[in-house]
Amino acid sequence: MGESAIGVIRVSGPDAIATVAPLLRPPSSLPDFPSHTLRRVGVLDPKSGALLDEALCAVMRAPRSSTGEDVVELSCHGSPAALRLITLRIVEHGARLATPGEFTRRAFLNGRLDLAQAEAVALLISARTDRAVTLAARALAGGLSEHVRVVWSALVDLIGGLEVALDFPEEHVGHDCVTARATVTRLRGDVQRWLASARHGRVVHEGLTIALVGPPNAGKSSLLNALLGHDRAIVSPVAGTTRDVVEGTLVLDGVPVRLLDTAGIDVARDEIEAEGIRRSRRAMEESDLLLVVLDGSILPSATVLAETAGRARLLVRAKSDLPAHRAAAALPDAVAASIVAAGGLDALRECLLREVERRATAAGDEGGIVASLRQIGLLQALHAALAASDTALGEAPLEAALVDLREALAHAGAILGLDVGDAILDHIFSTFCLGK
Ligand SMILES: Nc1nc2c(ncn2[C@@H]2O[C@H](COP(=O)(O)OP(=O)(O)OP(=O)(O)O)[C@@H](O)[C@H]2O)c(=O)[nH]1
Ligand SMILES: [Mg+2]
Repeated sequence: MGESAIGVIRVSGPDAIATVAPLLRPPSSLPDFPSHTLRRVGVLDPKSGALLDEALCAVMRAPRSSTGEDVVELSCHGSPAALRLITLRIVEHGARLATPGEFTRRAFLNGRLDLAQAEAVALLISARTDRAVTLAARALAGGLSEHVRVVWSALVDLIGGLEVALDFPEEHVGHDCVTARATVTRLRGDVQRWLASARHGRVVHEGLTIALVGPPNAGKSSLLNALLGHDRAIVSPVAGTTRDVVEGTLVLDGVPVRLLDTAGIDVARDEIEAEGIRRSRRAMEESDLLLVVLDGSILPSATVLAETAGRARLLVRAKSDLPAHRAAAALPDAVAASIVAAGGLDALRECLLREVERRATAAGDEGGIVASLRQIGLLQALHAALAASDTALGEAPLEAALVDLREALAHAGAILGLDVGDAILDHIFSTFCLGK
């Protein structure tokens, strides 16, 4: 809880109206409130009769509410103290505090959302950029669910048709293997495309981590500051200025990017530098991309080049305003950058944008997908089961293909929340914030 203009207290359940009514002035009016309208009310302390707040009250009667139950919402002033007091009084009148994600869980259990949409609520709340919001909002509106529902229905139809064919082999009813296989191949291709799209969507949602690494004094901290547009890290002509990892964030192409500036990698002169270099290596480990910064006016560091080889990296020839060292020609892929020359960062910014774009957008990805890790895991399992049934339909007895198809059906169902157990629901909704 923090201070805000408005704080909403939401009560859901069959007794919601009766529970809140005694706190409102006049108390008897709440049961007669028309559904889905706002009314100004006084909120009283039922113990002392003192006025606690002036609020806007809405009643949304079942089943036309977010949870599918009777819901009362009080939009109070956002004082944490007042909100706590009013909540406490409501609890004293028979309500209890919601567990994390409980409102969304009830919405799911009452059929207002499927599980993929319920998870999209959490994705929307944690979205950090416009682009991440757009993806999550699409998922909330049923983007992924719609796709998966189509697969689910096609599988129900296939399994039914193949079972009929198996039970009445003489009658030529149900599905034949050839058309069934064509359908499975098509579904498999669809799932593969969504999977690729969902992996890219994850990058848009979670963002990328990029570490600036290189020898001491190469100009890493200067580049960090220039890219961020403010003086985040200390810059000095003394080699070994940066000791700790310094972090800053920027948004590139709608993707949140964490930039990590690190200590220069070289032979450590003391224990503090040695610890700094250990931290640089840890930062390298957790990064999606390395910006390997080399001072273009001197001989490039062989140590740093060797240590970063084989990792996703972008070589940067820093200080390009200075005369280039002749060995710089040996690094033709390096992007020239300078913090003093006019336009000295344009090429580097361009390259970074392209790298982000490549990781965040699948080819032909207009209708991009964002999915939770659980959903991505299930999409993978669904894809594997479809691939197995595809093969089985070509060679094995029909029964074998049916086993794989049923497995695929179970995975598709699990994405939508059909037949998932309490343990999985506990896990999903425990990641929500309170009050959602
Ligand atoms: N001419 C020129 N000098 C630069 C440029 N970028 C940085 N410098 C200078 O290079 C020196 C080192 O810069 P830093 O950004 O502190 O280098 P660093 O790689 O962070 O160094 P450590 O933290 O010690 O590893 C400073 O004196 C900067 O002013 C550049 O583009 N052109
Ligand atoms: Mg530095």
